[in-house]
Amino acid sequence: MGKKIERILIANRGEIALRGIRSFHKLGRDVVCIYSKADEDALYLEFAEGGVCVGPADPSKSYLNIPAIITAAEVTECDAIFPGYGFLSENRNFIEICREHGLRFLGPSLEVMELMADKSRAKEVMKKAGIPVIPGSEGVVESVEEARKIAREIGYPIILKAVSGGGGRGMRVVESESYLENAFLAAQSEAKTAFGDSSIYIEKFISKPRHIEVQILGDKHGNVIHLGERDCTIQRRHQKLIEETPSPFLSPETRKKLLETAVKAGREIGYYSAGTLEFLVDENQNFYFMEMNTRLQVEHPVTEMVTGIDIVEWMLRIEEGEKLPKQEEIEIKGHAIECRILAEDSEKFIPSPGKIQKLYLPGGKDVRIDTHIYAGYIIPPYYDSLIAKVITRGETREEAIAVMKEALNEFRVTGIKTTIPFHLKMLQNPDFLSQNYDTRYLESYLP
Ligand code: MV4
Repeated sequence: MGKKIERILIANRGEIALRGIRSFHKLGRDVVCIYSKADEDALYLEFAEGGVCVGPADPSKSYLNIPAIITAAEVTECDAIFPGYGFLSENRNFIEICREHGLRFLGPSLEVMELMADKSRAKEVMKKAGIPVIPGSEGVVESVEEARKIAREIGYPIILKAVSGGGGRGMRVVESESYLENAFLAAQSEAKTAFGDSSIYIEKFISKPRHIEVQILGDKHGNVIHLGERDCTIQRRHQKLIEETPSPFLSPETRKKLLETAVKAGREIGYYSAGTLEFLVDENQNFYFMEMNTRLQVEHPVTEMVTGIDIVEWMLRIEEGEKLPKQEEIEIKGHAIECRILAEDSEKFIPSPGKIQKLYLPGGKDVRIDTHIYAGYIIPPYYDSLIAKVITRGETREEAIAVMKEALNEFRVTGIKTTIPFHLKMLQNPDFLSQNYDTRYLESYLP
């Protein structure tokens, strides 16, 4: 099916650029990285076979600069692009242009990405395939009158969501009909401003959900497998802070159903490459498909820790036409947790860019650190504040947490503030230890 890919352009920065290099070098391929003027001292440039500056610090002029990135790939004779997460990873225009230039994209097909980008259409497709979805409008709601009618049918509270939104952007909860008109018109105009598309759909509001997602891999031969789920319920303002697998919340029966459902959904849409289906799970273990992320996710390492599968490696092998292993060959062993270390104040989560003075990174058995920082590195203020991911593994959740506590205690960084103190507090919070939390936990009170 596919010719061998010789050289890959990484269209990203930071830890995920480094992450890509590791897998591609393992497979014996060359890597070229792009960088902005603000990333001239980036660690990943040390390890890549080449680097091309694609513009100034402003991401819209560098990491999102499609003509410059395509040119970088062409002059360095790359044959494929690894997009990582964020930036152009879900940009349909970019994929189309890659195609036109004969550059292979390490990700799913343009068609399936387009389908999943429309959150309302994605829901319709899943519903038709027999996947449980949150009760709500069938497609776009055009007017306040229509919204009122639908909201009465499903019952308050309801949530208004932007068809082109996702990841928590452009949502509004409406408690009762008296707020509906204002909320609907505001949601439409916000969606128009944020996404250039005012389309809104309606769902029943699930009040205390857990956010649980399923990692799938599909190949170009119609095979789809799952690599288990991840519980990403510990979030703040839609920024995930702690992720773990398996979810400590799911019963074995619910887990089995959830994982089978995700595979069925992937097959239904003919998915290939790595993808993630997001579900909300309510207090009674009912789960509902919410949206699908058609890219590699930040939290993928927890899945790698319990399956031994290198997801980035498989993104390349799938693009080259290789067949996936059978589901029975995938063994999920033990428990893994990831703490996202941000260059932010631990109490107020205010960004704290600056120069890393001293740095000591933890290590040892069952500890994985994905990071691009080093002593003397200056964290640029233009990009996201993720500076490291600490991932630990244990036979049980308790063991993974114990290994994490030791790792975070050993993690020494001076010159900037980080979220390490937050994580250390959370890891001994009785609510965290006993599953007494939902997605709003950090919004209501901090540990
Ligand atoms: C919801 C919901 C409750 N009910 N939909 C936030 C992220 C985006 N993918 C969808 N989100 C939500 N959708 C219904 N019908 C609550 C959220 C939500 C949430 C979901 C996952 C993780 C954290 C969250 C924080 C606030 C709201």
